[in-house]
Amino acid sequence: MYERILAVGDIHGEWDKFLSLYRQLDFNPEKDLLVFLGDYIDRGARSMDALIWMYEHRQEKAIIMLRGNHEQMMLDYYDTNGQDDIWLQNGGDITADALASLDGGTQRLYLDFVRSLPLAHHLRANNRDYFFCHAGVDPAVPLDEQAPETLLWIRERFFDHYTGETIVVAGHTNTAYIEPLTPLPIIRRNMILVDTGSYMHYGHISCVDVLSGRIWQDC
Ligand SMILES: [Mn+2]
Repeated sequence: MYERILAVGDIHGEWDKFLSLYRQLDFNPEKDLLVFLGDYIDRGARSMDALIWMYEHRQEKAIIMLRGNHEQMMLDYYDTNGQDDIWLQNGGDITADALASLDGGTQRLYLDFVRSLPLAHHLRANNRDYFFCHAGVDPAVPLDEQAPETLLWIRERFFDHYTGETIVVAGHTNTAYIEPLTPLPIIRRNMILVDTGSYMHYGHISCVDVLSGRIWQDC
């Protein structure tokens, strides 16, 4: 049984903020589970540092890394040889520039890694079910039948309408847009929302221990 289950929200290349947060966590892989909810890259200047760190930690059993919509847009961009370029208009240009400076083999290594990232993770702890994903779930669909598009992109339909018993842990929507001026994660009966606008001037990267409700942020 885990001592803590640490869920980290959107990073978006704000690597200095992440390191500030990570140091405070004092993560212990013998006792804790660390779950990243996706969106490591884009917008922030240090997207490549985020991607490299994730890549280097990919085999650690106590770390789960999910795919965010930004990682998906990145894959769609390269898989279509740049035809699908919505990524570039959503902060991906900064990541694309960094990747372009690498040789083809190294690029492929990172892309294959991103492709390997799952969309969701389900676990049971302390007699509660937890469902981790980047954006949220469609309240009308069973958790194990959620569409990839939903898990990566859903907003209001999830956080305004989800009434299930499983605790859904997600990032993607800045909590300040859900409960105005909330600079903190939102913790409700059946959902924990961890994206606190990392790249905004007021923003932070947040982590919640989903078992205790304790919150950490960069400072
Ligand atoms: Mn997102």
